[in-house]
Amino acid sequence: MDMAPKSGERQRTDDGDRLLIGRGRFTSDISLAGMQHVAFVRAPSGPAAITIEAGDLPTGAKLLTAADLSIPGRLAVNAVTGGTAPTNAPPLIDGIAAASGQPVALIAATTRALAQDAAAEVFVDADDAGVPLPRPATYAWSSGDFAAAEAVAVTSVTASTRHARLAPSPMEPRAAMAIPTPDGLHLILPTQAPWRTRDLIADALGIPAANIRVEAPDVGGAFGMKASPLAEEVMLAAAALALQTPLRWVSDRSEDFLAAPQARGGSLEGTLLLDSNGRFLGLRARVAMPMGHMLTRSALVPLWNAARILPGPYSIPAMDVAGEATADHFAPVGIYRGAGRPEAALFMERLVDCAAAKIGADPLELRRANIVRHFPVRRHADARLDSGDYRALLDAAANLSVWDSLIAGRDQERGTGKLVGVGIAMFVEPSGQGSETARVRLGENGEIVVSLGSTDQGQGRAEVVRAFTADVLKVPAARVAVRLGDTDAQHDGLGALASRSTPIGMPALLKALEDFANAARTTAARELGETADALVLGPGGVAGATGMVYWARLAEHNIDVTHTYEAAHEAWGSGVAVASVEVDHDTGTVTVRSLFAVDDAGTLIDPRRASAQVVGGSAQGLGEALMEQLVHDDGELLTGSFMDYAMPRAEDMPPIIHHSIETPAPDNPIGGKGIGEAGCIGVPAAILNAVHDALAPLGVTDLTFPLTPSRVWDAMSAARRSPDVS
Ligand code: SMO
Repeated sequence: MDMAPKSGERQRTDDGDRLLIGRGRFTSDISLAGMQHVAFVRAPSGPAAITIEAGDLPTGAKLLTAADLSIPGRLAVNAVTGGTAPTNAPPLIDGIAAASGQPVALIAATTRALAQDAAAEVFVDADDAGVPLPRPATYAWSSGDFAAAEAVAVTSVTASTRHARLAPSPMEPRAAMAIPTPDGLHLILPTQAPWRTRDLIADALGIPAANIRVEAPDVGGAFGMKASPLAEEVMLAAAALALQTPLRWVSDRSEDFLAAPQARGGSLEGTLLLDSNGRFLGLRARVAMPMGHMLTRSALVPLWNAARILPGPYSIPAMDVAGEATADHFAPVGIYRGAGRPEAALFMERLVDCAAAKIGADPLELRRANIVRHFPVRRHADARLDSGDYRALLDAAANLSVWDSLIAGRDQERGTGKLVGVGIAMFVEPSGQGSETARVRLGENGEIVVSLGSTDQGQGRAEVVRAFTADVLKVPAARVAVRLGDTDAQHDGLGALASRSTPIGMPALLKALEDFANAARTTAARELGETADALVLGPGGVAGATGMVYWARLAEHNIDVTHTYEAAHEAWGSGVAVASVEVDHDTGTVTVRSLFAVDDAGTLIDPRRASAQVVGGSAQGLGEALMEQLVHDDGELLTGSFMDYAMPRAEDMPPIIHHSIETPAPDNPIGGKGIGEAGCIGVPAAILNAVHDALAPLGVTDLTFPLTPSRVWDAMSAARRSPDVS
């Protein structure tokens, strides 16, 4: 039975303003009687052999080192690239730090200020020492015959693209609260994946997962940074168990810069081969990704994603892709909105533009000539593009941006000496594999209590779940109580990652709602003496020809269903971004004048929130392209605050004009695909192409992120000095 309402038919509920007006309940808002505050003692440099001298700690502060904490296990790593995943060292090793900022001990104290002061007082002596790092992860995948393609190719272009290392910087920093319970622990923390966090921490502590409850209250943004726990969460949990005292740690911004999972930092290089008609024949790509000094659960995901996504939306018969992720002595690199998708798109779209320039083709037309037209498409690394209409995407992008006049306008302005450019980028967004779980039950007052593994980080998932439930069951939204992000609400689940909440999470919810509706009808049918098929759900209860059983009455029965939905195939969203830019002659400052985005996320559940995702992701993409960059020097982080690390502000954002097309995903009952990462994937590539286009008259090539004024100005100056350019 297909009960899913079509997009646009849904009730609209909105408590998003709750967060804007300060009604959120974040981890740092929660306190308990007797709770103590934690601050971490961190390595002053790394790699180093560490000696800790507590000295005279203030009254009310207690130091806990590795000797005081029982952490017998390790944090497991997801071996997505195949083979054996590199393994982590234990979260806390006595006497060793692989990176500056690594937590080596903790202080528990009666106030946060006291804990922080005491942590600063602890003397940590660091002796230069070799500290072993996780070994690299590698892979190589191929399909078709690249050497044969090379032999017949008429045109060959090369490109290399590099991503600065980024600080994900959600508005709410990391935080965690650990409360001892009679048989284990209750953890309250901002996490995208409560069930995964429960299991990882249970393994590290060597206690059964069933004895840990993980609860995510409101989460102030996550972006992948809060996907999985690191040493701090494990140490906090171990300390709460050791002290049998509730403990809370709230990171500050500089601490997050230093020690929270970082992002990107990868580079790609390779070659695209074309025949005499401008058809793509072959692609060779070499992918390199940093991992940091320890591995987050998903450390290998960007490497895997970048490789399996290539060649993006294009049809290329011969592929030769290899890559390597290597460890280093800085903070761990995790997944970050896009997680390999932006890397694949930037490299591929740069190559396509280089090819267009070399053969004198229109960038949009060259793309149109090479896109995938028939689905599904099977590729290397088990990638399988399920659906899409890439021609319609390009047509919509051309219409939305008024491409022809955009190009004509650029040429006219160029004639007056302005450095203006237009860039286009296509991309695909694989939207997750595996399963998700939902539970629907009738509460004691007849309220419909819904939980789902897909969590809410401020993007409004809870309200989407509420409205969807109300629509499917044909009850008022006010009757629906939503519980997300709590392992106590349902035994199994995963979380909000990898654009999976719509294509995998919402089908789980739909199936659970259908099961619930059937159970409610069956129960009501017994009371009414009618057949279940003839009954209908409604605002008051379940109605038949002879009467109605009210929800409150049905609540006397234990109607409680759980459904785990397993995705048969991965849904692949897709899109096009167009950027129009101007580069200042004298300063190299890049101004993005406008952004156009066309997305195909399949059937949209909430078009307004889908657009909002694209706007937010585009801001992050613009930040990566133009200004964001973590700088390390001699083992130290130089960009430890927002004084040194530039985030885009409202004034940096151009108008974003967004349009959706809807090609339903054929393999899930919602028809939905992911869109949460889209803006971050297409926009950086469109901006990089636009800036190259703007500087093409000067002969500038090979710009890399971030496109800061000084870097762009240097490239312009070098090109002006070059004898090759008149
Ligand atoms: S980068 Mo996402 O939270 O999988």
